[in-house]
Amino acid sequence: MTDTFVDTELASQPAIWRIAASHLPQMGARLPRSGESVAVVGCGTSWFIAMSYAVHREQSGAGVTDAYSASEFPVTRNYDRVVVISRSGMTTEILDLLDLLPADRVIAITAVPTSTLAIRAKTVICLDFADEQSVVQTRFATATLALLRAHLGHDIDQLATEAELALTIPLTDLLDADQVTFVGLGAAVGMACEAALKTREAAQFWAEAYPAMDYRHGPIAIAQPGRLVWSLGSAPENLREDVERTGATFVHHDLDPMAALVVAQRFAVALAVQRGLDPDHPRSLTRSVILTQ
Ligand code: F1P
Repeated sequence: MTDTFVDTELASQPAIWRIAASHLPQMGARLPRSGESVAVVGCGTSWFIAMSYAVHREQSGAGVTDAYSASEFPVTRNYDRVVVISRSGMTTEILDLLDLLPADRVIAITAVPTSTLAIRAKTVICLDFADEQSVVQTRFATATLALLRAHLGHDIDQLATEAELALTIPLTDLLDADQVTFVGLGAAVGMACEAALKTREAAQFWAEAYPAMDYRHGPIAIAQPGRLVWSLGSAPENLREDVERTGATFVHHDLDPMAALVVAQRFAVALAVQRGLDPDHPRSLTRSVILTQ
């Protein structure tokens, strides 16, 4: 491996997840209470974290939880709380949305205490210990999810142990693929979307993502020898067989989808390096998407 920022940052995830969970006693009181209706909002990576948390929260019985890309938030809906996730706290769509939301309902999660989001929001959770130098997000996003899952009662120490294992899984036999499609069920759908985004951003590589049960409804036509279908978390019955019949390779690791994402992040970075790219600085992408109006 090279010594890019993203290498170091993604390898620090087990430790960073444990730190995030250790902040629960102070930060938990700022997070949504059980029974509240919640929207979770972000852009790009932060949106996919929102998607995963929304499924976990609903499944835990804590209440209605919807995830939106910030630009698509339905302002006509009346949520008790809106959790806004933005590493930089400077993303235009996030700040535009902030203007439209009742201030006492917003919970902002960011890495930067001096960001516009952190300054303007009344309730802020700052995970500055998880901030990153790479444009490509890994540990801030997953630290956010670790904190949110810890608040739902999930065992983050166990997840961190799985992530340690994810850092050791060999990848070399996957790096000659010419395409990858990530799939997942439930909370893994957001993780699959994030795995594909990472692969596109870092490696400029053709990567798609779908809910695993939807994969047979068209996307399977892409599968052929030399291509990967990568399941994060448990896969639907017979999906492996259906994929293998096409000649594509079915990839699966017996890990929680958040830990399985770590393997996919490593895949994205390794592909980038193999393709002679700098994974810290994806083409046409900046740390924060700030639009000039
Ligand atoms: C989100 C985002 C990511 C993207 C890249 C740059 O920004 O656009 O989706 O992958 O890392 O940042 P933020 O609102 O979380 O700062």
